[in-house]
Amino acid sequence: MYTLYYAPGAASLAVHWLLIDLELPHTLVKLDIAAREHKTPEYLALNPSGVVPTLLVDGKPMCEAAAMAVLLAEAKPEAGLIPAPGSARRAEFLQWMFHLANSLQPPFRLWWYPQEAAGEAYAEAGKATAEARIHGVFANLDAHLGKNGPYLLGDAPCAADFMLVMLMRWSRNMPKTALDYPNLARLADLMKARPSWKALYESEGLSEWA
Ligand SMILES: N[C@@H](CCC(=O)N[C@@H](CS)C(=O)NCC(=O)O)C(=O)O
Repeated sequence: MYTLYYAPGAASLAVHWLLIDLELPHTLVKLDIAAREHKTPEYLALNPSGVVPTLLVDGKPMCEAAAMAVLLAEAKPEAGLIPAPGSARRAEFLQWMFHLANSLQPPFRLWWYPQEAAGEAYAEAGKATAEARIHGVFANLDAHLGKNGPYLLGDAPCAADFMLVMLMRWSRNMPKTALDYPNLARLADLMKARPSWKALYESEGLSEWA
């Protein structure tokens, strides 16, 4: 049984989306980031970094959205969202998952919290640097999807596509967004056509970037 601590649209979104898509029974605990509900002693006991999401797996807390995505996809291998260990596609899957978590999610964190790198005085420069790094990654992903898509692994979706679409969504208020890249836009269209996307939006009360 899974319990997801989430905030609408946050890094919990891909995990929530996979829970719905994979039809895994779960309960939700909504956190208000503005009210700092993720910094209470009770929540910090579950997630010492004080970030969203946390996933309770049979009561045991787990942190890191990308790791949760892998875990959930593995919980239902018959859904085909993760290549089997030892298969040729497994290496490619792991590469994309780690690339998203290590190279795309961190500059987004810097974009959302530009003061974190070097303080308020350098926030604007931090934000510009983050945006440039995000577009560097988007451009490479778009080229990959153009050659080998429409999904990250080719002709079928995997859990990394859920992560990527969540991260693409975070660019929606930038001057240039993920949807300005044709192959990323095609991936978004394909993933948003899944019934689980609509269910996710209804559950989280989202409307932007539907
Ligand atoms: N590496 C973490 C990052 C999580 C993260 O940065 N979450 C953001 C929301 S998208 C958060 O909790 N922000 C509030 C804060 O840091 O105070 C993960 O993937 O789970």
